[in-house]
Amino acid sequence: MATVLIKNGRIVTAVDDYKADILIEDGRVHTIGMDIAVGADVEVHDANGLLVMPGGVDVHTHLDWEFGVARTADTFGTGTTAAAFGGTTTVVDFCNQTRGESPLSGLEEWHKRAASAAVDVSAHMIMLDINPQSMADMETLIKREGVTSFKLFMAYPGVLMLDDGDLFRAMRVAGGNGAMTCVHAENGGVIRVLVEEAVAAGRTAPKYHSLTRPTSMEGEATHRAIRLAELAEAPLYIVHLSAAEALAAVTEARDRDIMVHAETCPHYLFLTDEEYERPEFESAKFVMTPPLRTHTHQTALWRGLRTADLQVISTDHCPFCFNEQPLGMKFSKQQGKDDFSKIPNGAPGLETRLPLIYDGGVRNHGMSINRFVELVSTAPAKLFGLFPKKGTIAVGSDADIVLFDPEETWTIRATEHHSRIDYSMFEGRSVTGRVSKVFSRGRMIVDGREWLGKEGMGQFVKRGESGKI
Ligand code: DUC
Ligand code: ZN
Ligand code: ZN
Repeated sequence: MATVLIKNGRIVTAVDDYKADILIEDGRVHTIGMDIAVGADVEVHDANGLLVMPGGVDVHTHLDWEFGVARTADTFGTGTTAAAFGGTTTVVDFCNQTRGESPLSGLEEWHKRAASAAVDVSAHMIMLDINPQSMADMETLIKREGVTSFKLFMAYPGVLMLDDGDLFRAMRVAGGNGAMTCVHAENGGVIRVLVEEAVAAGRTAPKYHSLTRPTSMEGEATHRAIRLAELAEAPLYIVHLSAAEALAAVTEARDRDIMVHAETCPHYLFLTDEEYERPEFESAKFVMTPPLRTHTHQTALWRGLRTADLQVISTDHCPFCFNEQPLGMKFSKQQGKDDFSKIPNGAPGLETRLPLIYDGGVRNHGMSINRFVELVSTAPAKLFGLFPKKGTIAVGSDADIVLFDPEETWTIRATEHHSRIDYSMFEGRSVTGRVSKVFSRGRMIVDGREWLGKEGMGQFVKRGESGKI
């Protein structure tokens, strides 16, 4: 493996900001210093004028995942290639237990699909059956397989939803064994009633997806999840938080010193429910769960980032094409053309997270550059047991490094993406700040627009204890 020198760059981590050189050997950071001298056999990259930051860590993706009657369109190969072009070098993806089967079989199956990953990957386990055997399997996942986080759903009755007793039992097993519980917090029972009523009344356009998932029901479920986790004495992570009521519940709990953490996603920070007013079926592109909210909620999320009641920004990359069959793919938003409740829930985002947050956060929202790195890399690595292997630039850490040009202005276009998705929610948006080069364990995999990586070169990362920051 080549020895690599990145010189003259501005190294930015969650806490540092200084100019130095980085020498990489055997895929890890070997030395950080001033004017490191090397021989002609060393691969040298001049990072003058660029930020040198740890690779992004995205802890919320759904690659090649069966969801209800659809399957997400990115394979691990295409999804992680897209991730790399967006400056993300570690992806923690969701695998799931099949009802009636062991979660260990779900992981085995996931490993087969994940073999094509081009950057490093890890897995959370979605639990669907909570019984004595599956709870014993949770312990095996944590201790033997390095899967130290579990996702539980409070939404999608009959498909993914667990009742409160099962939520509590699973949280207790996770918390008792150094793992964290990630919760999709929406009141699934109430939402089912609202959806059924809307469809029966002929209110079938995509905007009713949003109107049948009120923010109060996200707030209610978030509060309930927190109370259950508190009783279980287990760390909790609220995924894709979108509503002010949910944030208020998190803030209130954190003020009481409860172990609750939360993430939000770029689409909640930059888009609002006005997207559901788009003509024709265009608004189906924005059907994800929870839906986009109003400006008031968006303002609350930015405040939550500032006060650190939100700790992570991840994508919830859950990609379904807008049109049918673009790349021979069977599933698309068109499945719900006549009924919003049949539109596959989810949207793409893996490739644009870092530039969007740099542009919208650092350049336009007063976010410090250290906080930017913390939100997209360091905090998720710490919370999910990947730090300090991932999430920072330090001697001994994996040399997952992004050279980021803070001045380049460019326009987001789906046609230039590497994901298999035929649209972007941010189509036409001009952003300043662009990924220039990406190194995965010391090997350059992205050089400008050129792909130097390879599907299959990503490694599975067993994670340590989760839930601490
Ligand atoms: N929740 C997710 O986290 N991802 C996709 C769909 C959903 O409801
Ligand atoms: Zn969810
Ligand atoms: Zn998700």
